[in-house]
Amino acid sequence: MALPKAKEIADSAPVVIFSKTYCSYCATVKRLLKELGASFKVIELNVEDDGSEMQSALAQWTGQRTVPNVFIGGKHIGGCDATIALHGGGKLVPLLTEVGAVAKAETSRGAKASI
Ligand SMILES: N[C@@H](CCC(=O)N[C@@H](CS)C(=O)NCC(=O)O)C(=O)O
Repeated sequence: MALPKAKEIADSAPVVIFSKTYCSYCATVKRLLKELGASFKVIELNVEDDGSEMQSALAQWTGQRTVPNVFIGGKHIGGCDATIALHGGGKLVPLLTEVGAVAKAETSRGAKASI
């Protein structure tokens, strides 16, 4: 049950972050996306009743057990390092724009994000 649910959630918004409330890597990704003006959905696995089942399902599906586990446009991106690398390579904002997580007018502001 957890795998179909995780897949459905990953597809339910342009950007989805499977996270834990106390995770500093998760906080970094959330901060970066906020700075870029992007909307995103967060699932805090440590407060969900079936969070550990979903984490195992995500590991089985994506090969990644850690959080943050980031999806953009339903596609698995990776964790904090992968998200920051995408931004460093100039590919994150275009991707966020493409999926409608950030308005085109906001992309120039996003380019100034500190991370
Ligand atoms: N290099 C990883 C680090 C992620 C990481 O270590 N996350 C910790 C939480 S802060 C984790 O998922 N630990 C295992 C767990 O909570 O089950 C990334 O870039 O996302």
